[in-house]
Amino acid sequence: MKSLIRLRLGGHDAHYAGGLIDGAKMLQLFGDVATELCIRADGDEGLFAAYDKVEFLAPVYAGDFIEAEGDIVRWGGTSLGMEFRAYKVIAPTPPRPGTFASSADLLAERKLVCKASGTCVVPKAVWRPGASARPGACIITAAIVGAETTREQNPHLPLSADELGEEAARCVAAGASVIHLHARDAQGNASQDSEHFRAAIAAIRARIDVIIQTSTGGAVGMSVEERAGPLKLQGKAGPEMATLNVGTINFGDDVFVNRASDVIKMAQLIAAHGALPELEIYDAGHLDIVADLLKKGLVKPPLHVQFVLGVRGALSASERNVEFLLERLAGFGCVTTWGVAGIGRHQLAMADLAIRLGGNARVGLEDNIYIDKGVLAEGSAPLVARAAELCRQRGRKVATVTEARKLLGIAD
Ligand code: KMH
Ligand code: ZN
Repeated sequence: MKSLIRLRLGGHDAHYAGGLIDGAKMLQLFGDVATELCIRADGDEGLFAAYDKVEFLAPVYAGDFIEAEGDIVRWGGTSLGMEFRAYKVIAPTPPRPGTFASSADLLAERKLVCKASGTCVVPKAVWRPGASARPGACIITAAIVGAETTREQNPHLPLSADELGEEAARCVAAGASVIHLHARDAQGNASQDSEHFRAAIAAIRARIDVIIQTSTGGAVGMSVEERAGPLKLQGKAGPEMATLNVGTINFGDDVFVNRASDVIKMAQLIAAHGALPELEIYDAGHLDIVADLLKKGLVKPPLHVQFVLGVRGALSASERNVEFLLERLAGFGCVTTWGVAGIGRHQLAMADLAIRLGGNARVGLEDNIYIDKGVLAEGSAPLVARAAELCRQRGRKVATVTEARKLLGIAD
């Protein structure tokens, strides 16, 4: 959740010699940013309780244009932790031959002039149900195996049904409520054969209650019929969720093909099965495809969307891209749950971003094999534990399996 104010500071704002503006002006702007964030969160102006840090980093003069922005970074019971930044974006041109008294420069890169962090409070008595955007519990999905990761890359990768069952149980204990599942054959190769999924699902369900989301993406090069294998499994033998990959992307040096006709076919197969589709968004245009599927009734609200960012050949994993995708998603005007799966080194940063912005997080060895730079994760469970810790730091509850089913609209 973000607020942004841009304004020009005039002569009446100058307080010190040389047209210098006092730092209190930046705090006044941050106060307005904080007020907007409180209104967005709770439908009330709220109260600024305290700054815990303020840093003035560069002078601000009359004539400067300032952008002041802030985010909610921690969701407390009634408190909202916030961070603020003020940037100079335009400055009067210093007098020199060829310039005028009215000359001004657009700065090539905006200059950070002040940053701060603090806490606002919106007492519960003034919360307005309906106007509140406080996020609920965070659903952590564990993508425990995937189709591409190998034992050579990470020796902790589970492959057999029993290993997948054990790893799923460890992930649930660490905070996961959804297992994104691929299956492997006896040689450890990716397989969408329903019997491999049957064994893996049985091994998981024998150990733990968790939402099982089977892949219909499979591996690059598989046909749509092959990819639909797990949808042959019904009831307790089958999935409660299934991925729906809506568009084609470059996938490293491969091409992950999702033809329009195949996407429609898969959407119909998932609907016929009764699983909840998770819409996989790898690129900005994929949301346009979802809008079309929605219009044609091939997917129905409430939608569940996963932004898979950082695939080599698709949309990169950045805060700006997530904000853009969320703005576009909000335009759909229907209830949605959403999450971010960051690929490779972006995984935990994207999980943290999703948690902060009120979304859900996906982690696991399918997308990333490291827990820290150069340190292999000992399975997906330590990555889930890290995501759960990020939830605690950001003031988000970690969803239990029952809570996740409720949030996703899946029968318990
Ligand atoms: N293995 C990737 C090519 C999904 O599970 O639906 C596709 C994938 C997506 O993993
Ligand atoms: Zn997958």
